[in-house]
Amino acid sequence: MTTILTLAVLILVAIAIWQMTKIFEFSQLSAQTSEVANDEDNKYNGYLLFAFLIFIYGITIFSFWKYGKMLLPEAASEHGADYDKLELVSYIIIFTVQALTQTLLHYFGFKYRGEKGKKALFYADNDRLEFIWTIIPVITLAGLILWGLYTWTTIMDVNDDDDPLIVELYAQQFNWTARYAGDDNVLGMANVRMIDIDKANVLGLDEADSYAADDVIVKELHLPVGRKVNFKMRSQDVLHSAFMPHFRAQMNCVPGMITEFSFTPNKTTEEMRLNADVVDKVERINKIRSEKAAKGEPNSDPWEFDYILLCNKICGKSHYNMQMKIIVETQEEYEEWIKSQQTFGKTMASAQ
Ligand SMILES: [Cu+2]
Repeated sequence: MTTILTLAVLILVAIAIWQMTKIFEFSQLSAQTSEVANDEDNKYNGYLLFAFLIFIYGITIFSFWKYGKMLLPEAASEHGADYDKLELVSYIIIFTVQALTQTLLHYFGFKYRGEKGKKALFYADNDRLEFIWTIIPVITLAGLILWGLYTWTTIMDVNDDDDPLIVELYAQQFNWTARYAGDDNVLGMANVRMIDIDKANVLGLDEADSYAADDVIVKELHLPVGRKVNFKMRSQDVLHSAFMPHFRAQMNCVPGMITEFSFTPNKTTEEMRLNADVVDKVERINKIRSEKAAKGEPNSDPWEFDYILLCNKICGKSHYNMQMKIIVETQEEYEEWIKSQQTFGKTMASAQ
């Protein structure tokens, strides 16, 4: 690696020296004009413009074709479809306008290339043209912004309507902990100053708060399908971000404050595993893994799809591995699971 870097630096220095010499030559007033672009040079530069245009769009189309399958499968939350639609429409508009303007830019660059005897036309302004190219972007952007704001306020409307499940997501370098509010569905008071590792009070819950006794602290997030979940995020140390890509959800976790996000999962893990894109992805990954297994390499056991909570703020050296499994299941399966978990009150009693 160091050799490659050294070579790259040497090559760049050589190019810099070569360019400096050229600039120096140009700055010398002399009769020789061989370095001044002639019609032939301008024509080639014009063709190069087209070559560049084909290159950028070629590479874009190639990337869509080759890497399009890396995109997320369909959303697994109720608001996700609206979010995806907004994103898709924005991309379609951006790509269309970009392709059109870039083509025009490169075409005019070619058409009006320098030619001997050709003089540029002095064209001061055209009110109608300026009006058209101002008003169209204004209307389009205003539409997109208004639609975006509407989608944003709908998604970010965190309230207690429809009896949501209350769950705390607690971030720390470099793991996640979840806390369910228990039978009363109210989270007990907590503060980092009350953390007591000896008693396994890892989230700093207030033992004197009656709401805390039935809270359930876990390392795997289970959510019942079709029920709204209100997440309350906390961070112990630095900025983290709770990112649940399959649900199109993300919220920063900020030390010293509680942030919120709410969504309703609408596909169980089992249902998502049957999704065609997910089946394809699992097949692709397991093919790579079986090749690795044949060579006896690590991380080669077969992989199964699961929803995931990731950290999406670079929070330290193990940030990349800060994740927690999410399982969306039926109401019955969820109830059975939550009943099998120990409450905070019981954990504290056993620690006495
Ligand atoms: Cu983090």
